[in-house]
Amino acid sequence: MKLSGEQLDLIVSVADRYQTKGEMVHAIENHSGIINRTYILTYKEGKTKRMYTLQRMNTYVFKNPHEVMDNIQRVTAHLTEKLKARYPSDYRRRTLRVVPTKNDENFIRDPKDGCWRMFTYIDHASAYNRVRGTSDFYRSGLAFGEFQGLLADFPATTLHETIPDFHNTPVRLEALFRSAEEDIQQRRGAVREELRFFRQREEAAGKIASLIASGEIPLRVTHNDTKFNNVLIDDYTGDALCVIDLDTVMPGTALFDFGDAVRYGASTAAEDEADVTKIDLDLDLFRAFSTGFIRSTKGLLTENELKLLALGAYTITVELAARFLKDYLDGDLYFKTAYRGQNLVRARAQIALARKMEEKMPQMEEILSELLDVSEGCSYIGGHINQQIGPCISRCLFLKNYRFLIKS
Ligand code: GN1
Ligand code: MG
Repeated sequence: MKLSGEQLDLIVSVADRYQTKGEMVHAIENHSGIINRTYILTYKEGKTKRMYTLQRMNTYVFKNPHEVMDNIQRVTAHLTEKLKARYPSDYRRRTLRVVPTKNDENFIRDPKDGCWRMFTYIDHASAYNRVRGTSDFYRSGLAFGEFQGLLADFPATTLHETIPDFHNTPVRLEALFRSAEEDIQQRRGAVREELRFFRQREEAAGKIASLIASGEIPLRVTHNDTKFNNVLIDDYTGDALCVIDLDTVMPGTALFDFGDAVRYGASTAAEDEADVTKIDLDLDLFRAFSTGFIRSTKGLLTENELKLLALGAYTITVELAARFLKDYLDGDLYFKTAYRGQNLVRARAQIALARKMEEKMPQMEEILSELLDVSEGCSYIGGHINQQIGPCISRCLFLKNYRFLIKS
């Protein structure tokens, strides 16, 4: 989108403080994220064109931007080393790279204009808000799975927890109930039915958090925001080239990296679809993503994690619904909104999707058990485990972890 004169002046003055090459000739705003403000800048130096991504960080969301940038700096350095070995000819296009300021810092903190960071722009690759087909989504599964693998030996405890309890679902539900209690915007009356939805699912949605707490599910370095538009697709080859938006890379669970991608990408409608009758879980897309993710995390995920992937998708969908509803009740402070009530629309859409997942949980489990059973399944998780979990996933797990936990 085109910038106003005032916006452009600000962008030019901020960008001028970075180690860019050439003269800025073009700047536009990109609206796909709902947290930070993102601008794509084009520079020219003679005949050479270079592009950069400049972002104003949302400091309401990220209270300690230096910690976010410290994580990103170290994670991208680690990824670069790994990618250099794996893809010697084009590793530079496969990870974000921070552009330093003229003072050699990784971001600018300006008392008046806020916090800004810059990345090199990856050419001939695009982010899409909607999945275009199974092949796209399969490839994004490969990319998000590979991302986990590349960071498997990163020392997780050295990362800052940039947003405490980011994917702690019970804490998210408690926060929602507290906001409903306080009801500062007097919006609670309109969302009684939605609040009931969450009360009935507190136990089911808390299952993964308790398995993490008991150590049955490991904490890993995870991305934590695996929306389809957070992976760049190569314009020529169609490969999922580069995982972007590393703001929330922190210790977390692989179940939610898998799950959040499914929530966003395997839905038949947009995250903020107002007509909930259009919302369903597309099982072909679910299969496509699962195939890619399982393939590229081969040998990495534990038996427990493999059993709980579908529950991961369900739980993160309930969690997102709760976060959107809380923000609606609080007066839309956290997520950017384009119109009044958009957070309620988002919450209702996620509730509708979670309900569809409840219906389709047996099919999701069936697909996963097939993927783990056949072909690479045996070497992947070991024949004995395979035999045990394959057929029983769809029956036992669904019943044990899930159906009985939803109160009527
Ligand atoms: C935010 O930054 P963006 O737009 O990719 C949010 C995610 C949500 C997502 C929902 C830091 O992601 O957790 O899943 O919106 N990021 C943060 O669209 O809260
Ligand atoms: Mg993000």
